[in-house]
Amino acid sequence: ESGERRGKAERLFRLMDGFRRNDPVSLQKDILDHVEFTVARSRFNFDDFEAYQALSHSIRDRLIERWHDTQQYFKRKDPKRLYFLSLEFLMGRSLSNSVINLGIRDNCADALNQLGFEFEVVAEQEGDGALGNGGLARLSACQMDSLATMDFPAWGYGLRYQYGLFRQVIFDGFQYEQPDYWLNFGNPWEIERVHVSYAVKFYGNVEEELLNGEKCKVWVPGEMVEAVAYDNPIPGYGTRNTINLRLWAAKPSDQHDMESFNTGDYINAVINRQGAETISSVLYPDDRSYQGKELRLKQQYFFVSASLQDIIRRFKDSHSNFDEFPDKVALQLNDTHPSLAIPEVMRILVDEEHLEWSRAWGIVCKLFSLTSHTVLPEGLEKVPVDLLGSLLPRHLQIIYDINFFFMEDLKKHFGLDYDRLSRMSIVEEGAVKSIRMANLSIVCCHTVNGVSRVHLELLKTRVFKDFYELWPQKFQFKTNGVTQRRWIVVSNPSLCSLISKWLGTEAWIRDVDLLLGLREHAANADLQQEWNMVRRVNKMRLAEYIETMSGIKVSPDAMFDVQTKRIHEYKRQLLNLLGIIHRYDCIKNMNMNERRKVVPRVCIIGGKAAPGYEIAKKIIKLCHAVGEKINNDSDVGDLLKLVFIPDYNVSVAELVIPGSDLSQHISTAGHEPSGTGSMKFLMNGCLLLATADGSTIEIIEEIGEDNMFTFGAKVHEVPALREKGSALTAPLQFARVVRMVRDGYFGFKDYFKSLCDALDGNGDFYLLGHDFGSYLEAQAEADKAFVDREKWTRMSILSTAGSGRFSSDRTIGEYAEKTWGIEPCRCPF
Ligand code: OAK
Repeated sequence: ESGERRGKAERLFRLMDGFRRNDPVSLQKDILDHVEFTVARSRFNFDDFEAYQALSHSIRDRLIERWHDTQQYFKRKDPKRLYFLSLEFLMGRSLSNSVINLGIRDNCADALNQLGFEFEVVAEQEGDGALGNGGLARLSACQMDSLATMDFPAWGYGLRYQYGLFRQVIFDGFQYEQPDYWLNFGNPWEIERVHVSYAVKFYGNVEEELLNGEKCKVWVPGEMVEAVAYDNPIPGYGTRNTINLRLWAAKPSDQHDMESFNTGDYINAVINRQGAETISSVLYPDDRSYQGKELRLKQQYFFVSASLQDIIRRFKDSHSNFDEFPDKVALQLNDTHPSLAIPEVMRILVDEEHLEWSRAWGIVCKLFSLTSHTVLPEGLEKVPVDLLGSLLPRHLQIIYDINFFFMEDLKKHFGLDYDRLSRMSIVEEGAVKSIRMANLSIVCCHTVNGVSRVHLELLKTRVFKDFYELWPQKFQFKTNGVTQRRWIVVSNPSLCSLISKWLGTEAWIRDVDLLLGLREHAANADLQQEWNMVRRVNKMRLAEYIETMSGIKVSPDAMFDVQTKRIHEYKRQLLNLLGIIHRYDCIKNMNMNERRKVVPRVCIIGGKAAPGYEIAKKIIKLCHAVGEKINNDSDVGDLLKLVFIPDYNVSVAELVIPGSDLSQHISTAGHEPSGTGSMKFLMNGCLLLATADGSTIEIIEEIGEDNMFTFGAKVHEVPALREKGSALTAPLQFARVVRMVRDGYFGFKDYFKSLCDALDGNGDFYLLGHDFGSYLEAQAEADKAFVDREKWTRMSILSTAGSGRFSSDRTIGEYAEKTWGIEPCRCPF
């Protein structure tokens, strides 16, 4: 009862709190106010986009109030804070998410309605915030939502790129990249903090100075750039807490280059100065391999340096002893991209705060934790020593010193095992002498996290084996999760209402384990009927989108079979395509009677290829070539369609995922560290067809093998299969479909040759041939299940019911307790 009273009080308060009231009339007044004075359009004449701008500014006002209250409260309570450092955040759109988390969506819809606008249409006006590539970046966004909702005193830090991830345009079946100059139309969600700015230094050299009779190092920089803060408030759901994502933009510094202004060449001096802005201009679009580019290294240091200056300033506001730093601050490295933070903190403590090396090192070792998001050796960052030494001369010295002490320790531990020493060294000797950022991170972090149980196993036994032997206690895993606020409440409102109706509560939106309560209703005919109705409407919406994008008409009666994610060889979109070709080939060879038994399918593929990743680009072209053939074949009709959805991003995902029946997560076992797409599909009642890889292994355990379709080699079988050469075990159908591509059945014979060559003989590294037979069997199982409507719907409900474990709320709870040592700090209403 007291909970209910509190709920009522909170609702009442929400209507009255602070300067801004949330009833429809007040909202409406604010919207018109912003139309007139912020957007500068007449309140009697504005369009959907202007309505979006005005509404967003009205919401932003409310976010700012809560943000202030939260930050004031944190300041007063002074809890240990988490700083989440990530070079990428894939936030998507903010409007719907914000109004839902603030609990004012319906009031906003009413307010707009009375002005003659529709909320959905207005929300569609927003572009995606795409400051990231794929999994790692979207995970950061989900985790920010959970941190805010669970009242953790946390901040995110990142870079405010002017160009987000490129837009993918398809022309004649080929991918072209277009710049995403996303700030073109303004960004109502950010707050520019002109007064929060820090100088970031680059280049130059290191000198020695005497300070109180002691020698100390001084870095004399050759270039300075100013970092200016842009704050993006992140509201929690069902709480007043609103945390901050602070993104840095590079601006020329007044101290940049006084010299050239004195030489009389004023115009060129200005142009040079302006070059500073390039640091935060563009996101690197490659999530596959590390390139060793200077600009990328500059971006990394720029964001790390500004963030640490900010963090230390905040700490110093109320503390003077750095020994307390780890009691007040936890620093999370999202992969090794921000790992220059390690030598940077050492530099600040030793060179600027004049702490002794060993005391500084003791502090640094308690601060950092790392999460790894890769298993591929080419994904591990190695910075050439020459590059690092020229850009950050003092940091290179510090890294050498860290390595020296580490090597001494190792010798004590393992004796003079030089092979081991050279494998574990932070410095890699060789043609290009480099710094191994992963080794640096592991040496210094108190915890190294994997993103699923099997990922940790691979880190322990392969990627970081030597380190695991030395420090087993450092290695942990926290299985990834995604936020049900975005992936059910925002993207699938009708499913959200249906779930709440059957659970008799909305509490699952904060307490996602409650979803398990759906299990007992899974076979209920009424729920099943309502469930299918909701899913059908979502499919129709997706079908409409497909028709607008590609001109291809698809029937919502067919099974919507979806694979959307970045294009990688290891994710095996090619296996999917070969399976589709096989299906097509079978249909072609059937008589009329047999064709009547075929379960109609719409195969949907979407995803971007890194601009320099040739094979991935060929896979996209193959998809279009195969689609062209199938979709125009009158023998096939509605039995099979293949569509490619261009420019897959967060907002497209919000449309595609709720409308999918089956989704494919078919990476070669041992290659996908976790995978988070699968979790979003699962939440939306989409069945999975998957290999036992990454988090899927845990999904299988949670919802049961009977409720999904699994196939393929297991993680531990893969090395031996590779030795053997997988072509030996490939079924005949595999050779047949590869031959169709090779012989030019879909055109572009020469262009596809290298794709086919990679599948031949011992070259089939990703084991497509080996897994093909069991893949087709799993697909046949899916067909069989789909025609049994009762069974399929039950499996679908059980998928959603079992998805609670894969909420980022659970992940963040584990990090908070086991890695960061932080506690909730809830701002009172
Ligand atoms: C991106 C750049 C460098 C290294 C890794 C990535 C990345 O996106 N990795 C992905 O991270 C996701 C979140 O942990 C995982 O779910 C994916 O399996 C992983 O590939």
